[in-house]
Amino acid sequence: MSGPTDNRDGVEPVELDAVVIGTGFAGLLALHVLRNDLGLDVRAFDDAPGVGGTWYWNCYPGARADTEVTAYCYSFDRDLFDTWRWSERYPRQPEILAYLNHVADRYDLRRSITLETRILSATFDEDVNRWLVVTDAGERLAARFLIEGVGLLSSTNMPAFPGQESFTGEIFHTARWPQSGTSFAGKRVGVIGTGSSGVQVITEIAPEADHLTVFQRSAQYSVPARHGAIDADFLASIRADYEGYWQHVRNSITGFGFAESTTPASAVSDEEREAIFEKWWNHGGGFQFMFATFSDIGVDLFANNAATDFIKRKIAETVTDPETARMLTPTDLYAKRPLCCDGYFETYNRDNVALVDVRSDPIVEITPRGVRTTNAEYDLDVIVFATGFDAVTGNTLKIAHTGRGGVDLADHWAHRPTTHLGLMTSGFPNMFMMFGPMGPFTNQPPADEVQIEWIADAIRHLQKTGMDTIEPAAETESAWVATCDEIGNSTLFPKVDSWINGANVPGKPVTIMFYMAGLGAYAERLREAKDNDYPGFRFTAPARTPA
Ligand code: NA7
Repeated sequence: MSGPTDNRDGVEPVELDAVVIGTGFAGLLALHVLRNDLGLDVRAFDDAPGVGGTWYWNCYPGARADTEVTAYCYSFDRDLFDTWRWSERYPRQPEILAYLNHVADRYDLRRSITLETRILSATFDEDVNRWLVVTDAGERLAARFLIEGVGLLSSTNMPAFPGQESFTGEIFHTARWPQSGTSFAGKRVGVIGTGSSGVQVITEIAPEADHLTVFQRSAQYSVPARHGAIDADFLASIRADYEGYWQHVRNSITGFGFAESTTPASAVSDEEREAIFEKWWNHGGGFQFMFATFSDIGVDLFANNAATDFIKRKIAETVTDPETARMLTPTDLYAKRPLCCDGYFETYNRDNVALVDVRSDPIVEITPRGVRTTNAEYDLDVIVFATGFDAVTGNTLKIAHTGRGGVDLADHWAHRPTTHLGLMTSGFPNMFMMFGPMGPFTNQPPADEVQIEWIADAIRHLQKTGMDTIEPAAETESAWVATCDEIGNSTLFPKVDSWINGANVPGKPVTIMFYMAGLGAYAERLREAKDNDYPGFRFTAPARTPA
């Protein structure tokens, strides 16, 4: 067996307690907790030239959070929360990236981070219970723990249209935008894709470009965001009861910090329902519109139809050209990741914006001059792919993981990705995936904190008991998957194709990939596992002292 004690190339691997992969919200937090709180010897790696993860790469025009920032941040250090000043409720990408850089400096993380370095492989050596991690710089590390914060939404989904390489203009993907930025003044721009990234980039580019053509495959239920200052009273209420606020976030479904509705849509009169939708339309926010209005929009057809009817009427009122309005009006359920963006539908009233429905008039090829659909050719200077991500598993599977018995993770997950608690998979001991498959479908930073606390407790448990490794038993993992399937299938989300179920990437297994019962229920499951000394997990004693 090839393992960490092998002396290939005459160089011993560097011995560490833990390797962290990724330096976004999850990876920076993992590095801080493991190194600064647990006192472990840790190194973190990121293939980007800077920290920030998805917030490093997604610097496209219009990129910003669509979670209210008072919950889109860390909570573990009250002084960090109190001293960092956000300029607005939904900050733009540079501000979030500045926050993550501030975090890297504040906790002195940079000295443990190696940038511009990709992890190629991670191989578990059963003889010594160590992960041998190999980087693209040729470095080899032997670590007891592998913590992966590789990004739920990071690996890009880049469709390969015939002729793409022949295009003589510029091609960009929103999630790999050039750091130097780009100007659209005087240019004819085409945007492919109308998800969260698409609606933001379309709305931002339209006023600057000479002409914008949007190639839409699916119309979207987007609601206003209502950008603006953070509500001073709301911020004061958080400061007055900091612990209470974060308890509320952690006990909620979405982890967004707003009050989620407990009232089914059918429990109120038509007039009252309309008034509640109107109130939240004016308040802004996609998750708010889905979860603060009524309790059952994601699970009940009556409630879902009521929400879609309301949004469809708003589209009809906003878009002046009836044919464009028709094309922009979705016909499916409201069961994708909910979108919000100010001015999105209004953008289609501009004279310099055209909409092409590529479901009825598909893109056939990209030519040297632009995009050719079945019915027409569009001359363009720039093509923007806002086509999203190979979500959840994309980046994990780019690393060649080999677990016990030489099993490849790609084979282990050939039919579908599986984990226990969204964190660990059987046969891959001491490997923790932050936001791995079957993790919670929630706002990420609070969930990252819940997960890293659990990981740190599991490591402390190993230290206390003198055991060397922890991993879920196969049957424990199957039971968690069955739980996720049962909950997921009781919602409307599997009925609509999106990245949530893997349907956006050709050839990817289409399956439940999240624990859809919310952050509060998820945190409770983690607590139960810890408080009961990890039922359903297997532990092994130290094999032998590593050379
Ligand atoms: P999304 O939400 O996956 O959106 C991608 C968009 O690109 C969506 O409109 C897709 O249409 C479209 N798409 C994808 N492939 C194609 C092809 N081949 N042809 C035409 N159109 C295509 O990605 P985002 O980056 O916007 O957002 C992802 C998440 O990041 C978001 O939910 C937030 O959580 C942050 P489709 O709807 O599949 O028909």
